[in-house]
Amino acid sequence: MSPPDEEERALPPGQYVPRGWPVLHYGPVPKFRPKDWDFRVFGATASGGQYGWSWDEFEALPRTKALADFHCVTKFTIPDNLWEGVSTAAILEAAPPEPAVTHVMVWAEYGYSANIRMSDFLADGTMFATHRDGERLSPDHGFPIRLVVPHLYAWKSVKWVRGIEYMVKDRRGFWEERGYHNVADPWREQRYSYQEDADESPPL
Ligand SMILES: Nc1nc2c(c(=O)[nH]1)N[C@H]1C(S)=C(S)[C@@H](COP(=O)(O)O)O[C@H]1N2
Ligand SMILES: [Mo]
Repeated sequence: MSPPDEEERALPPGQYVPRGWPVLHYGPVPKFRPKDWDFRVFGATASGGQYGWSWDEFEALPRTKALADFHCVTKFTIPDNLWEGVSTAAILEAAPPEPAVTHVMVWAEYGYSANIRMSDFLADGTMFATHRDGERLSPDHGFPIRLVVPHLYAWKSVKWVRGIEYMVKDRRGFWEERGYHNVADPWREQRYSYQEDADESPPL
């Protein structure tokens, strides 16, 4: 008997493993200018104020690692990525939200955004990644930082992140306004907004 070509692994329904790591996004790849770059936290903070980090300050924040698969709604899954970056918990600790905050809007260059529940933002493995498999992210994969939310479809894994907004009420991000599912759990195949339950989605 010959060994199987690939180790048996559970993929979410409808997903396949492609060759390589596709690049997928809307619009151009932004140029990173460290002097102009900052990371902002705004919205419903506990203090009522805003927070900002320069690139050097952001790089000095507490770091974390996680091994996780990456699921795109167009059906490719990239298995076993070793992500490394700044933990979302570190951001939350340095910039505490108001107790009433339930959701986070993650904002990127050029106005791309994705909304996620606070529980997903703080889930194990969710981070602002700077590295994958020991290498700095390339510009087309989100350099200098991208959010990684491994347990949700990858449009929530926002590349070129510039800040987050604490929200006391859910609001739709870029793709969530354009027909994609508000929550985006790949194991439940939550691809499109017509699949949403009323209690997990603000009006379109
Ligand atoms: N800023 C930004 N982030 C984004 C996107 C985008 O259009 N803009 N596309 C998302 C989508 S739909 C996917 S599948 C992943 C793809 O990440 P990759 O190009 O590193 O594979 O990035 C996500 N993050
Ligand atoms: Mo995607």
